[in-house]
Parts: sequence; C-alpha cells; structure tokens
Amino acid sequence: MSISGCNIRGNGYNGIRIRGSRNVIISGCAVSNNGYDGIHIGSYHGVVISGCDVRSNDYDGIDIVISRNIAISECTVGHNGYNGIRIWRSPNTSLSGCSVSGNGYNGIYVVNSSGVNVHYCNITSNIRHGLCTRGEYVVNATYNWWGSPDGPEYKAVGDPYDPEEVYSHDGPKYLVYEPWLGGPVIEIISPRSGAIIEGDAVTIEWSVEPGAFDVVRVEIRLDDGPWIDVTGTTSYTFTGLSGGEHVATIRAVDEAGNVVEESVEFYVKLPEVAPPPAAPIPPEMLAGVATGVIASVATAIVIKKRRGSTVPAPPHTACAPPSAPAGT
Ligand SMILES: [Ca+2]
Ligand SMILES: [Ca+2]
Repeated sequence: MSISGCNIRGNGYNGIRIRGSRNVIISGCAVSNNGYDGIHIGSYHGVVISGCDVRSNDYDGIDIVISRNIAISECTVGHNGYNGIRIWRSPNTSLSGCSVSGNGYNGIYVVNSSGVNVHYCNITSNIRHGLCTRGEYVVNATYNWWGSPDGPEYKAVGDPYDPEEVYSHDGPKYLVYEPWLGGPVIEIISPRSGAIIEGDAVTIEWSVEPGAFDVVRVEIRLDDGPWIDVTGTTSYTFTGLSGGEHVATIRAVDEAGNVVEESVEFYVKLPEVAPPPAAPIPPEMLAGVATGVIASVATAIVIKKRRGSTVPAPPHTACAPPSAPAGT
C-alpha cells in the first residue's frame, strides 16, 4: 500500500493511522494540524515514511507503537504539541536525514525498543530533550546535529535552548551520540606545520569536509592580512613573502553560520643576497674620510700623551700620517 503526495490536515483525531498489517509507504505527504497524532502506526511491520512534512499536530508528530522495521527519512517533524517522534516497543526503527525541531515535549522519545538508529538528523529547539530513551537497549544516535558544533548536553532535565539535551533513563551506556555532526572540518595538506620554505612563494593546499551543513564560504589569509575568498578551490599561492615565520589561516563557514578555522605555521628562508659591489669613492668624499681619520688619530695621541704611558704611538694609517694637521 502506498500513500503519497497527500495533504492531510485539520482532522479531529489522527491524520494517518495504520494498524495491524505490513508494508506501507507514506511519501511526500503534508500532515498538519490534526487533533491528535499526525501519523500513528500501531502493530505494523515494514513502514517507510519519506519526504513528509509532519507539523503542528496536537499530540505526537509520528507515533510508532508495538511495530517493527520502520524507516523514516528526509522528513520534517516540527512544532507538534507533544513528542516529535515517539518509538514505543518498536524494534528496528531508523531515522535518517530528518529535521526534528520545536516540538512541545521531546524531539524523539524511545521506550523499550531495540535496534533504534538515528543518524544525519537535525534535532534542535525541542522544549524538553532532543532525544530521550528508556529501556536497556542501545540507541545509536551518532552523526546528528544538536544545535551546536559542540554537540548535545547529556542531562536529566530538558530545556528549550540549544544545544539540545540527550538522556538515557537506564544509564548513559544505552545512548551513543558521539561523534556528532559539527561545523566543517578543514585539513591543511601542505605545507606541514613548521616547514621551511625555500624562496618567497608558498602554496597552501587544503581540504574542507562539510559537517552538518553545506559549506558556503572558504577564505584564506597570511598572517594578519586580508581574507581572500577561495571558495570552491583547494589551493592558493602567496608570493613576495618576507623571510622568517608566517602563519596561513583557512576559514570555512557553513550555511548555519558555523565558522571553523585552521592554521599552519611555516618558515620562509630567502637566498643569501651578496652585498652590491662597492662603488668608486669620489675624491671629495675621500678628503672627508681622511679628515675624520686624522681627527680621531690626533685625539688618540693627545689622550695617550696625557696619561704619560709608554705605549707606542699607533701605526700610521695608509691614507694620512698622524702628524697631518686636523680640521683641514
Ligand atoms: Ca531541548
Ligand atoms: Ca539545552
């Protein structure tokens, strides 16, 4: 059986209720503003719910009760009056690629269900927990976005503020939520940290992997220089570098506004520059140099004489005898 492309809204009780059989596909439906659950699945085997918009129903958005093998993907489940999705004694239920946000109680509430997997979902801003579980079954909730690059808060009491809270009533070992989806991940491939760059040009190479959201902008800068837009590329060459230490920094921004930076330090070694050949000294400058030397030598002689020492007089310089008059 298949229910697709339907708009199911404003019913006094459940929007869709399926019960007591197997294999149904619900896809591309908008299920909203119904008086009880948006979609209620009871004692059913094999349900696929995909691409549905389930919102603003008075009780649970999607309620799965004593069923098994339920797959929910690419659905938006928001602003329902109670739980976004409740999974009650229903093994092998999986959620992927869903947005579960702003529901009046828990985003996802799992009770005594084995083999529950929740991945690649955005779970944010639910009034109580983003995900709460009861029962001695492990819920695998890795690779989700919890409203913060730092992941969810593990705590017994939920709150309406992100990051979302997660909790397992029977102990933390029954809830796995790490790693979570965060901001983009930048890896600087070249140069290696501390590399010595011969010459005044360096090519920075990197990769950027998206976290929970698509990357919308990548920028690079050298030291405290201006940011340069390098979105969509994976290398950039700086030229005309001065010798010494430098830092290149890459910054990635995703569509949720998460900003991640990664830096690499390197050392630029410029070739030894030979001093320019000495220009011939003009005669008038030579005269000036001679005067200076003469003045110095004369002073030295005076000092030594006043000390009355027996130190021999300094040797004559090649360019002027010490006896030449000073100040000419
Ligand atoms: Ca919350
Ligand atoms: Ca919180």
